[in-house]
Amino acid sequence: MFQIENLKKDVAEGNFNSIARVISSIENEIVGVDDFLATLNTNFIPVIGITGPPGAGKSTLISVLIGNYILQNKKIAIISVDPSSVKHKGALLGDRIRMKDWYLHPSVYIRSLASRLHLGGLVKSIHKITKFLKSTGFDIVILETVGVGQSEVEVASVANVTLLVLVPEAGDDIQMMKSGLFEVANIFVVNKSDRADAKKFLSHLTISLNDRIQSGEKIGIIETVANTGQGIEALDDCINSFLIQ
Ligand SMILES: Nc1nc2c(ncn2[C@@H]2O[C@H](COP(=O)(O)OP(=O)(O)O)[C@@H](O)[C@H]2O)c(=O)[nH]1
Ligand SMILES: [Mg+2]
Repeated sequence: MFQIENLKKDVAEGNFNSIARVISSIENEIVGVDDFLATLNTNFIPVIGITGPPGAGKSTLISVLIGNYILQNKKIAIISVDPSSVKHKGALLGDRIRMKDWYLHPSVYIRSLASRLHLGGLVKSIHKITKFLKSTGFDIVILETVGVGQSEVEVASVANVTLLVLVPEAGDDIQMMKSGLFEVANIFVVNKSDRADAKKFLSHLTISLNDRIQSGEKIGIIETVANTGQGIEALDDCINSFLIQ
């Protein structure tokens, strides 16, 4: 049961253990959690959605972005929903290694959501968790999801800015994605642009986005090499330009 007053104080002070307890309660739909959430004051803080196929470099990019935010004295929460991490243990281990630097940092809270939740439940949880995190003193929330389907489009609706991370070898996938994320993402990140076919992919991507660009919509297209940090400054500026407007 919730000892609401104690928990409320701990959460407002940004106590990670208490925050973790509330998130687990949301995931597990514990009785009383919704009433508890209703008592909290939420602030506006930016939510950055980062999505894209497995292996595109989302976690690596996030690690670098975290480094930037730390330099700006910001407190960051990262919620990661990556079913592939559960299926392929290697991917999870990989994430741990790259994000490792941040796991013990007092300004960084990283949480993986159980993907055992059915889709509807997951989307509902993410809405609630994101809203909850806005009452806990973080400056930024990052949501990492694997961009393969409709669920990510729904998750994108929680974010103030949505990044779709693609890699040059994704050429043929562009067509496939056109109906979903492709229509809602604000910033297209061409990661692994150290690859030989990066320029070709970039022009292919720009052509695919022509309708949106022609209609006057603001769209970011940024080339990065996440594992060296190349392009991160441009990405950071681009993210900010969407958050400020
Ligand atoms: N060559 C190259 N490899 C990268 C780049 N970004 C990430 N990687 C590698 O790609 C793999 C998958 O990265 P990860 O961040 O786990 O991808 P995620 O599944 O999208 O989170 C890792 O081995 C990274 O080191 C890049 O820009 N260039
Ligand atoms: Mg990842």
